[in-house]
Amino acid sequence: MRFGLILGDQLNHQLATLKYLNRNEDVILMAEVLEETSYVAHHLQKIALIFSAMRHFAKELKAQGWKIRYHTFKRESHIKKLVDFIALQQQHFFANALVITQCGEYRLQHEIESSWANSLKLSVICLEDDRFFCTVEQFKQWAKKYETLRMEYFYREMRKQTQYLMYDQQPIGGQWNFDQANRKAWSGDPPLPPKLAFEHDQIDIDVIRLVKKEFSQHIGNIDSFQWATTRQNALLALDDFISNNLTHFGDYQDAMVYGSDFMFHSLLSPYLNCGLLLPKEICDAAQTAYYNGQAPLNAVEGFIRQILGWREYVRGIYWLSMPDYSDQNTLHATTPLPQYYWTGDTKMACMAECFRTTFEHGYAHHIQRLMITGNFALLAGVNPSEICEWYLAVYVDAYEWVELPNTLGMAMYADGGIMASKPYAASGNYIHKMSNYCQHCTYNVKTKTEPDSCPFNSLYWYFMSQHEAIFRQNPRMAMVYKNLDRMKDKASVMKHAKLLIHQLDEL
Ligand code: FAD
Ligand code: DLZ
Ligand code: SF4
Repeated sequence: MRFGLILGDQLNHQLATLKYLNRNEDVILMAEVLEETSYVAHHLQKIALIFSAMRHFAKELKAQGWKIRYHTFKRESHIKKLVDFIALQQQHFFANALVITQCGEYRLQHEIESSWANSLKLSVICLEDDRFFCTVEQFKQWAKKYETLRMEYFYREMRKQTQYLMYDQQPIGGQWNFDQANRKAWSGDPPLPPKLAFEHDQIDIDVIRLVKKEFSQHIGNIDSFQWATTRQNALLALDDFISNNLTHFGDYQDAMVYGSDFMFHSLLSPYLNCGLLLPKEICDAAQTAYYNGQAPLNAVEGFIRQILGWREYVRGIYWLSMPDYSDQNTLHATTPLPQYYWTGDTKMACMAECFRTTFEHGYAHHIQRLMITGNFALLAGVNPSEICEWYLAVYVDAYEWVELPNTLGMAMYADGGIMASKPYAASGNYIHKMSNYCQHCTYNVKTKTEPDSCPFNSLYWYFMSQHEAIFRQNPRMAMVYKNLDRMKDKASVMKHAKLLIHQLDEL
């Protein structure tokens, strides 16, 4: 007989491991263990979602006739790591092989490949994770063809491969990308649909109680936990998004509004990333909504691009570039992460608002992550490894394969431009245009050098000046440097920015 280890982010009945094994002979192992809960101090809701979804999934497998050995979390248990649990089970079963679907994170995959076969004295069979549209190998082959690995070109190939929104080998609508239609500000109309909330069953209640008790040192509010923890409820969340939000997803994708935590976003990443939903079923549902006239092309194309394009692309970059990727720091950024990333205690209204929604739900939408908390860390020169650890800890959807390229590459430009052709740096002006945060702020978004000036303003120009040698030659940044050259109060802007960097924790 063989063991099949199913991880907390592999909770899908189509998983390669389950297709490979035989339910009449083999044994499925699942374990809640300290090491996976604490390699970063995950948000309480992330641990609760994973534990509860794991327990529900194990119950479903059992009902289907699988033999399951499941370890529930106990802090004092001598089973600290996944491998400890397998070793314990091996004393009873004498399995001749361990079957696993490739892990999402390099950390664990490397540990398995380098030591488990020896330490467990069984053969380890590692299967391709076929939940993605693009295999790791396919991405590597694609990457060989290009000098710069732009998402847009990858996305076009994926559109051709999958035939999403294609007609006669051409993109429907005559364009691959409708992003220029997707930058509207939102001022209350159309109204936001109510957020779907899921009632807690006994498993959720038990898990929430456990997490509250055992992980009190971790960040986040657990009382507001409302995530689906079963596939059935995750499918309801998908239906709800397609019926109520997708139509406006494109138009307001970049908008940020004080007090509106979710806008028209799907909130599906936690389910996609832990396995409750598959990317194909989500893209199929969105495409069907377009063909049925339920949602416009700019919304559906924009949404499918996030999953078929960005999500697959970041995974490809991760496996192409690890393990060296995580050490990159092209801009030599060394500033320690300000304390308010953990406490939320800052006078900057935009930042405080993003921290609030992050702690409250383990969620912030893409533009909040990229253009507020990410942008600030970039401008302030925060050490990439500290900010990467923060993003990996605080979001319910965070796994290193998707978090690292987004943070280190896209937000921090620490990979030297693999992910982004120019840094996603912006002054307060952008935040003022795309949100109403500044109306709630004690800082003045219109000035640069006063004691109450928006910190993003001087930090933006300081960043550009500091990294001139890298960015001045970039044709996409010509205008920025033209403006810097023309700036009359440049010296005082730089002086003010330096002052802010020295008192970053007080902003
Ligand atoms: P929607 O806006 O509804 O988008 C639909 C889906 O597209 C998402 O569910 C997600 O699966 C996918 N998607 C969209 N953008 C991206 C992207 N850039 N990379 C990968 N998938 C994408 N996403 C994660 O899933 N996990 C992370 O740990 C994570 N960390 C991030 C860190 C930073 C600094 C930034 C800038 C982005 C990060 N993202 C991450 C990408 C993105 O912010 C989230 O996927 C998105 O906010 C999830 O919310 P949603 O499901 O409502 O997304
Ligand atoms: C994120 C996470 C957490 C918090 N806990 C567990 C766990 O107790 N058991 C488990 O199997 N998986 C957990 N996970 C998900 C793993 O960290 C994830 O599978 C690896 O990082 C590989 O992607
Ligand atoms: Fe953020 Fe500056 Fe606007 Fe305040 S003024 S909300 S710090 S952009």
